[in-house]
Amino acid sequence: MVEAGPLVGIVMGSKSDFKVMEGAGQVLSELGIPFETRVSSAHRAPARTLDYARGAEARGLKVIIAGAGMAAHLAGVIASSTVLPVIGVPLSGSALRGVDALLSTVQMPSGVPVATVAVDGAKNAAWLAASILALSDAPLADALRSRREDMARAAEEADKPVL
Ligand code: RP5
Repeated sequence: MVEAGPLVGIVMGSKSDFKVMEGAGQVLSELGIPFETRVSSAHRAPARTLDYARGAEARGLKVIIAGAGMAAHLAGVIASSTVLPVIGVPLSGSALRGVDALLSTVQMPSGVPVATVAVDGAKNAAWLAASILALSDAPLADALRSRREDMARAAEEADKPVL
């Protein structure tokens, strides 16, 4: 049997980011999307981070999710060295509760985009990665449609008198 290689790379700047970033892995696992995870700091190990970004496309990755906190340059640095779509997750574990990481991640200069999700939005980063992959994967697109229907049903069921 031919093993499918990872389609999504989940990168975080520090092991301390794992608690939030594991949410992305959970969503991808539920959807049956193969992924890999890496810890690679844009500040403490810039050469290694750039090597990862440069090699990602050739290794078969289609999307990269990058989560970092504080002066969060990880997603932008990765985006600088690949044309794969990069989804940035600003993380909240700082004195500024993620506002620092949000601005660092979202405010990319023109030409090198990072699709930035909410602070600590690792799960939504995975849903967005799935939507990108679904452009060329009809069964995955069907699975996403069916998950949306589940969500709509759950929201309707929640609409009961609370008092
Ligand atoms: C960022 O600095 C990391 O992404 C992490 O969110 C933050 C703090 O890192 P540690 O000092 O916990 O390793 O680069």
